[in-house]
Amino acid sequence: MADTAPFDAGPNGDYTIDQNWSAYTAEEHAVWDLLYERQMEVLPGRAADEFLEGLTLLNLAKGGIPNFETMSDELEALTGWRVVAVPGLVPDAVFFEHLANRRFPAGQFIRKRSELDYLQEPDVFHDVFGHVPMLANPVFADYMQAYGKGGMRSLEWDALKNLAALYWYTVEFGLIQTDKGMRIYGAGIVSSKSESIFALEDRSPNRIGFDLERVMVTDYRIDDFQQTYFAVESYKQLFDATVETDFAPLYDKMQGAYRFKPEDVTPTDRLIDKGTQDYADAGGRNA
Ligand code: HBI
Ligand code: FE
Repeated sequence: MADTAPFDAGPNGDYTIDQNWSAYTAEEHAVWDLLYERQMEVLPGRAADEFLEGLTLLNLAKGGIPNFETMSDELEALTGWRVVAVPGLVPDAVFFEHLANRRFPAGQFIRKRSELDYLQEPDVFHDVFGHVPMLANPVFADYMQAYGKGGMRSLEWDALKNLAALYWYTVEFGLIQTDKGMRIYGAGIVSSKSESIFALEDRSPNRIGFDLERVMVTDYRIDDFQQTYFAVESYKQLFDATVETDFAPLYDKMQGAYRFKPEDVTPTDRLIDKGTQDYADAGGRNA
């Protein structure tokens, strides 16, 4: 969550900046290609078909950092979304307003070769490789817009924490149960080589069927692999849960607070895998 951003609203008044594509260096394009190549070693058979189809439809293959203008022209023809450049995290209200208008704000910068695996701020690889392919899917594209509209309303209810958890456990770290088995679609997973494997194959995390209210009152980790992943059965399930639910009584009940810790399993959960939590108990990435 970004209540205050280290940037000002800029000349456009909405935190967007020029991508300035021609200014990327050969090294920056090479870092994209390297990240792309590493992900493609693990994603076939693990990533959702819709994600892999989006990559193909938008030509996000190797060949350097995509140009947002040409990519947006292709994406707009598919689902009406465009990608706009931002310097980094933008304030929540600004972020939601972009989504509500089918604009995805993507970080303009790319990580350095020395920090391939782990970074705090969303860069162009996380935002474009991780998020944009799913925006080529019509149902998911509608879910993202509905989320943006819901986000704008949540600010009036002081319910941002609850809505942020929904984003985290779906858009960023979501799993989907398919006929072919469990797959990853969350941008935080599909843009990370180690988490792509951990989220599906490690015995440490819980895997639980998605339930809107359960997810919205569950705290999450921003510094390491998730201790619980939630799996949807379809993207329609997500869209329906978001647009057909009256959030006002939910927000009254939730009080902008979390009731469950990241590792909790509750009696009413549709439990798919009960995790051992070995990884987290051993100290996670700092072990
Ligand atoms: N800004 N650039 C950027 N990317 C985000 O994912 C983002 C943000 N600002 C706020 C924000 N996310 C949160 O409001 C949501 O994750 C809930
Ligand atoms: Fe993200």
